[in-house]
Amino acid sequence: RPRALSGIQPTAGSFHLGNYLGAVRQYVALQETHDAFYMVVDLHAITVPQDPKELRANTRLAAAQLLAAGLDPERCTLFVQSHVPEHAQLGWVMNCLTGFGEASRMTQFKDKSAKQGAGATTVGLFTYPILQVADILLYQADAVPVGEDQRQHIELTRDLAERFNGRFGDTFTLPAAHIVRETAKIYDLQDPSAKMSKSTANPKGLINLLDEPKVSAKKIKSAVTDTDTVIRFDPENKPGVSNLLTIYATLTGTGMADLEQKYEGKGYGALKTDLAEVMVDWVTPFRARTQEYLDDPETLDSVLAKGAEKARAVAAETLAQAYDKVGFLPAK
Ligand code: AQP
Repeated sequence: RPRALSGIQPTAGSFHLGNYLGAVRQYVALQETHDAFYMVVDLHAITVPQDPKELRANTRLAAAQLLAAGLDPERCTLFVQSHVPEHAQLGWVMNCLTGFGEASRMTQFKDKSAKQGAGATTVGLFTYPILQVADILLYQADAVPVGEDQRQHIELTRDLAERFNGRFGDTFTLPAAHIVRETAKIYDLQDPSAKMSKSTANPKGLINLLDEPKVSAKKIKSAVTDTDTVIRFDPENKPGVSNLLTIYATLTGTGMADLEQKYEGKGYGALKTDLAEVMVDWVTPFRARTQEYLDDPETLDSVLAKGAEKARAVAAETLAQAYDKVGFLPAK
């Protein structure tokens, strides 16, 4: 079986709809076809300030949401990044292979550091894409399910894997981004030119999956559309409506052509009312399942412990190979 690897940050508490449609949905699908490793990336979370108590709670909460979304610990390996120390260890080696200019070109760093402000930006935030390289290469991953915003980091991963292999001999598998075109970028409901993001300026544009369902329904109903009246999938000219149609089509498994036909001659109000209902029907059981996992922390922690053990077996083997290749003296 080919390998898949991906990670999600535990920072915001609730996952948002962009996280789910762009990434987590693909995690669930790939556990059927791949030897899949998924992790809650707490090392990445501390690139911006975190309250320790909240970080711990949010790490469990992220794992609970991944299980609620459909990850099955029998069919994939679910773990917490800091439980596998090899990530930081290989991360250092990869830091030493990366050009400063090369790291400076990462657009996510530019965006995120701009949001932090120059005085508050850490070196960890600057080098986090390189830690991500190590995350992926440790598992010799073939496929990395992510949203469009991560494409550049997967390119960096390929570049560094090739550089390492060229310099020290074949060691790492070159991974490919697994980006599903239709849902690669879910847009902000209030600003359909911007990515839906937890750090949005306007919370009305962001659907948090763990919010009260009626709050999410209200946000859908007040989504920005356009002054036209036709319901048509046309991302360039009708970004707001197209975003709603994408969400609708994906959550219900309806084809876009069928959806357009269903709303032929109907107004935006009808589309929004129906989608609000679809949203409520989806988040209600999701929230209940998440709560069930949270109510049983022993089971949750045991899933994560088993996951870390499985992950470490793979990661330790790769790290040992990499350490040997770069010329580190083995510890006796
Ligand atoms: N709007 C989106 N559409 C599609 N995919 C998205 N992802 C994030 N937003 C969208 C994908 O979700 C996965 C997990 O991302 P993360 O752990 O990096 O989450 P994040 O960066 O904290 O999420 P945000 O909202 O993007 O945070 P900001 O903007 O504040 O940094 C990734 O695979 C990502 O592509």
